[in-house]
Amino acid sequence: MKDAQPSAIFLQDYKAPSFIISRTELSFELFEDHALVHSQLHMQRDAGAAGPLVLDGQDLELVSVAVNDVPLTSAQYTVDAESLSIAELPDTFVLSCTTRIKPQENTALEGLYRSQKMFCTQCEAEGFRRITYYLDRPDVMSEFFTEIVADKGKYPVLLSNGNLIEQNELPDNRHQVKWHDPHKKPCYLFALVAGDLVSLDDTFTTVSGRSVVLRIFVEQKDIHKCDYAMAALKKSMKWDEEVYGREYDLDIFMIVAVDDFNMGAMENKGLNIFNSSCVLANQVSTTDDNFLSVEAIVAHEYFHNWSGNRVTCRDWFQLSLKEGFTVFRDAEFSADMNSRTVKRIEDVKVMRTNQFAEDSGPMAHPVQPPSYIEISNFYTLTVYEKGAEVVRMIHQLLGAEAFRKGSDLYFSRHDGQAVTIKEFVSAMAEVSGRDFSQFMNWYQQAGTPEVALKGEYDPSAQTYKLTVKQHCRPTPECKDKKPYLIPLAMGLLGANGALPLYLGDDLDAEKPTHRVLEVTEAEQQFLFTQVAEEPVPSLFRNFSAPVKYQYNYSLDDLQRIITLDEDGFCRWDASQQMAISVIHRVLAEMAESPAPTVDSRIIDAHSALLDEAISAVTGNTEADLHLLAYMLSLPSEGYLAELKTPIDVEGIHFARNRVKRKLAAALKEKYRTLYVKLADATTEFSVDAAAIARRYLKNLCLDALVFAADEAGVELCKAQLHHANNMTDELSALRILVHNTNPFIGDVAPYLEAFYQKWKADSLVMNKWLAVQASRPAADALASVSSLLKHPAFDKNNPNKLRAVLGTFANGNPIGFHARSGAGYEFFADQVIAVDARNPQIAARLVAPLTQWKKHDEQRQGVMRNALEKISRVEKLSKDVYEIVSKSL
Ligand code: B3K
Ligand code: ZN
Repeated sequence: MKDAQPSAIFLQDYKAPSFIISRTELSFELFEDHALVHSQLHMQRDAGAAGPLVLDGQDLELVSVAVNDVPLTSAQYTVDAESLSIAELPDTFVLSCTTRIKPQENTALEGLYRSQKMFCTQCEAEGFRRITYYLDRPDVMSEFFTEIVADKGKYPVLLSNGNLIEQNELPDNRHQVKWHDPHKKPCYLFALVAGDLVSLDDTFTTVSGRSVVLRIFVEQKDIHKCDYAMAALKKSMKWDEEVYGREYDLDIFMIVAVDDFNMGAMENKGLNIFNSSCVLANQVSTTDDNFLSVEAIVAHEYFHNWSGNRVTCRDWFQLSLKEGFTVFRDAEFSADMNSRTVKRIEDVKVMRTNQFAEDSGPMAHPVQPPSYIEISNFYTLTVYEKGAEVVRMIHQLLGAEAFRKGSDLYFSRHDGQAVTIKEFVSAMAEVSGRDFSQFMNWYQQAGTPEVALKGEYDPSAQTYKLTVKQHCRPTPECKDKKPYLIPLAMGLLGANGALPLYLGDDLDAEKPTHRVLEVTEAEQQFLFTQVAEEPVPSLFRNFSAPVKYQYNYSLDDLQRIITLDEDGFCRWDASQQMAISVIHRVLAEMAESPAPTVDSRIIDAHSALLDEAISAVTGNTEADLHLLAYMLSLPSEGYLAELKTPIDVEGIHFARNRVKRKLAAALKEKYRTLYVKLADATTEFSVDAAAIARRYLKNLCLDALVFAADEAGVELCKAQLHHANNMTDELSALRILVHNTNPFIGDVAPYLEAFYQKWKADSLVMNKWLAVQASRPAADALASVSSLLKHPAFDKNNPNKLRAVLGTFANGNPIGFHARSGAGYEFFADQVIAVDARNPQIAARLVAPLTQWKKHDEQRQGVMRNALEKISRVEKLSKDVYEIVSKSL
């Protein structure tokens, strides 16, 4: 441990800064083995504040320090591993510092570091302190001037935030550029890039007629992969003007792609830095999933320009203020650009499988956490995705128009400020006149509320009583949860369709078939009148609240929802609940019977869905093919694991496969018909929602045919692998062959080798190739995973490679990772320890699956715990990994 026991930081201890930095002048001299950073900070003491100035700094060599140009003697300041303190200071002064740093040795990828041949930065949350001494906190906002000096041949492109104001040639083949960012910002939004880059350039004319230069910088080898991101950027700029009234505010907007990056991308003011996997895309090397995520991430980072940069966070406990809101914004953007229902289902899958797991594990925390040891550990699904769900509920409660008024008020009132979640909610409360006090529980209580619903129909009174009970299990920071305000969007379905919803005596002349009930009590009843027949309720339409809900549906009830509901999300959800119920029955019977029953009603349901799809593809009817494909997909093993503890890893795998095999065998001919019709399409490649849906459904059919061990199906798959003109089809075919075993497939090694030879020069495609192998569902997968670590396509310092192999193995290969022997856990612990020594943030992310140990059976609990204990015994463990491991033991 760096520190014997790293201590926690608490929200309740927040104090405003004693000093402000009105102007920050930085000058970087970049060399091959070090960099010099000269800073001039124009500072003022806050009126009434006393005490020394304490600047944050980490891994810095202090070369010189002066106040108002007078060098300080060593007696006038103190330096330790985390700070520089100066006691005697006037109220207004300029502090000058020079620090020496080693970007070339920075494997943590925080602060200024080297990615391949370029220099780049990552400062959020606390990386700026690795560049120079500073008040590294988001409520210190400053105007930045940045000068960069470097070798002109190696680094012809030198970038920073804001506008370029000067460029000069210097002796010794060096050059200098100066940038100025007129918008005050916290240092976490600072960025610098130096490299041999080329750019794709374009322009965007804003709603008020200003022309903005758009530039995407990449290495020469990637220039043919920038068009898609550029189009996404322009769409995002337009959407933010139209939907939120937000216009861009500088003359230039730049994106830079870098290969070594800890997360997806970073919203630095005017200079977004992207993991190359989240910005580069083209037909032959990019899957549809990647295309959609590039579009979403480009939008997300762009939208931060207002929700995050112009209005930023007061402290890191407010992280969801910018992240939850921006995720909600990007989700709505993606929904507008593509299929709204499919986007919603995708997000719900992440919530249910991953966020719910986080919320019921040892790292459970509220959307606004009350404390942290290492803030990097709180860039979580709870802060991001649940935070977005909470904003979505505000949007639902207020309606689009009032929500827009609220966001306008929030942006105008707090422009240029660093604020809290409370200020955001207050703006929403003010425009709507609503009281949000109970709603704040969503921000302050951790854990997933569980909602149990029961319906009682009284045929003589023609009433339907819906009883709703809510409960939330205790979590460490809150033992006694208060009830939430839960928006429950719902409808009632009769045998032939939606029934009108009359609540109590309110006989609404409009005969609404959809309502949003507001559940506020621990137990509450809603009485519907004039209900002519016994209904099936359609509940939590569009997933109107991030809760686990339970209603005792029969398979016939679910079939009614699948067939009749107006809400696409509920149709999908019913298909999943039907599959879960059938899989659970197989699981229950497995112990006694070698051939457990697969209820034929799921086969009938899937058969009807396939007919619906065939009819739509033939052009006879309209249907959302992507939605139908999702309804034909069984819930993932990861989601099934979330539903019952202890997790029966093998049981889930075999029961799910048994159902899948029954379906594939029974419906083989329909899958074949559909595949042939979809593969036949002669239309040109495109990435619009309809084309993506067709490819998705086509590959689902192919998977079913190969799963059914259909010889002709296997041939179709091999042919698709050879002839595909896009990566979605090529990679799907490879994955299907590698993930299945049947006599017609034979040895898959030649297919993997051919793919490798074809794509080895493209590192992003190689990540997919690694991931396909790391996720091969087999109890002996560990052997291939450890050999991948020695493969030339792997690089232990590159986060994308670590995620592709280790992340995929632990999160996407339950049967391999959780192998009974415990070998997967031991291997993993050693990997986490090795990665932690180089890159603590990545190590802390990787370790997450082990922290779920309490959800497993006793034998696995023991081995998983041992693996965690082994990690915890490491002498120089980072704060990042220490926090996660110590909280989970
Ligand atoms: N704000 C960054 C995330 C920074 C993570 C730092 N460990 C990207 C984003 O959410 O847009
Ligand atoms: Zn973000």
